[in-house]
Amino acid sequence: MSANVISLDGLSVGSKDALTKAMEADGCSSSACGSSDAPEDMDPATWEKVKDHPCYSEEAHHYFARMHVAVAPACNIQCNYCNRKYDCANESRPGVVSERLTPEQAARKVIAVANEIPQLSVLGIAGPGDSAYDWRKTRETFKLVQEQLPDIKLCLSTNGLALPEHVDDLMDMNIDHVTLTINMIDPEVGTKIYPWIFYQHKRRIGLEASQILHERQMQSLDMLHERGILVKVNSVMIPGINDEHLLEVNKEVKRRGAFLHNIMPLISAAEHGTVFGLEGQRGPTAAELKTLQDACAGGANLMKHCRQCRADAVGLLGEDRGQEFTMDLVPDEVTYDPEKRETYREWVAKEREDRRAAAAVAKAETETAVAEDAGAMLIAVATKGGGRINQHFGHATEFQIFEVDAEGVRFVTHRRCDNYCVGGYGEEDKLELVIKTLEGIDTILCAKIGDCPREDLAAAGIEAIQDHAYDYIETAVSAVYRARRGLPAQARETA
Ligand code: CLF
Ligand code: SF4
Repeated sequence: MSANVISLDGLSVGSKDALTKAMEADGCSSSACGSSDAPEDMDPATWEKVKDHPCYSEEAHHYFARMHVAVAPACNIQCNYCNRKYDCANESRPGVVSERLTPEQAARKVIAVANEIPQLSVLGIAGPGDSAYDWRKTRETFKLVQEQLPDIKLCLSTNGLALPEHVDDLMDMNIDHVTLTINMIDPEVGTKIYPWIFYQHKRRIGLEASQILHERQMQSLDMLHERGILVKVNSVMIPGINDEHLLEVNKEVKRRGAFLHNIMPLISAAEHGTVFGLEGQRGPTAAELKTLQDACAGGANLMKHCRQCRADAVGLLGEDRGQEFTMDLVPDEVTYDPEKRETYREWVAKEREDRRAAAAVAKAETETAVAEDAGAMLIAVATKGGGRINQHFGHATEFQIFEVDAEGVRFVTHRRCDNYCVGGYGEEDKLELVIKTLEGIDTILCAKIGDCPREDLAAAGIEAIQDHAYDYIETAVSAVYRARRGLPAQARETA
């Protein structure tokens, strides 16, 4: 494994030691503080479509970024978890208002972001409103971007009601990725989620509304699949309404060729002003979500790394740099400069190969050192991308959780938290929340951690390890697992 690392914001290459020093100089003194998605798992044409898409490939989300532009605010249905004052909750966190743009502004913003963030690979339109219903604006935005930045993939998210009329346009624009939100395949269940839809110039209510929505969603899925467009299905898990039913949804969308199924927890609060929020409808617990995901094993492949982004999100999935690119900060004239991005892609191609090779070595070492029934461990990782342990504990706003056993290392989920360290000093009350966030985890891997938080974590039964700074995640997680579960040398010799 190479000890050289590339800084994700500056594309500079340096040694592990140099970067550790740079991090300390950054004000971080130690005392202050799917899917299965390797190329061999799918045909080359599909791999080509997903390999740089951070949502369609878990591996890609360590290297590539998406941005959303909020250009299509009109919507043709009403979901009980949505308040039109905010963004479309089918793909975004509820209660968030994004910056609305014209197609021209959006194209200018995409160029500005692409020039600054070489990881950018996908432009998505994911609300507010429905991208297929407000089609003229969606189409115009995609056309403008495609003319000027042909290497950016285009992606959209829709409820599917208006999509069938636009599938030919999608083909003309070479769009490979569409997200359909499908919360039910039984219209009776739909009546509890959708009070009305607007279809063929008329408002429809009750069972008729859900029946039409269901038929159009299935038609959309079939049409997209027939044309080779990859479909990710988003479903909002609503306890007591569609939670058990989503098992059936999972099977049906698999049968119809969906590439991925992303089951998202309902986020519901009275202050969002939604029907569900005001009625006190709760969202699922993390354990309920996991139970449903486990029950879906054998069905459509699940996406587990979704971050329920904003409709104007910018950056890697675990970060949001949208505030650096609001329209008042985007110059009136911007010219696309592809050079930095090409350099980055070349680096990623090599880095991915290196990481896969390192992961294979780690797996083989674990297989020989650990008994088959040694049991699994969950390990939290602080990373800012690149598939490495490269983030200071105090700077982490989320931890990625990996499961490891004798079979290997798998991404499971992420857990959000507020960063503990602000301006070089740790905040005790935040540390308490971080510890709560890490319930059930007994080890954290990070690039650096101060003595105080390390001691507090240890008191809570969580060991923080910085010895694997800048290692690949798989290498580090496997090494910790072997150290904890490895057979003693003598036992291995006689095994
Ligand atoms: Fe955006 Fe969605 Fe395309 Fe990704 S997001 S339109 S598929 S580019 Fe991704 Fe964000 Fe989850 Fe969406 S993490 S909310 S799944
Ligand atoms: Fe809201 Fe999106 Fe549902 Fe329309 S489709 S009502 S914008 S959540």
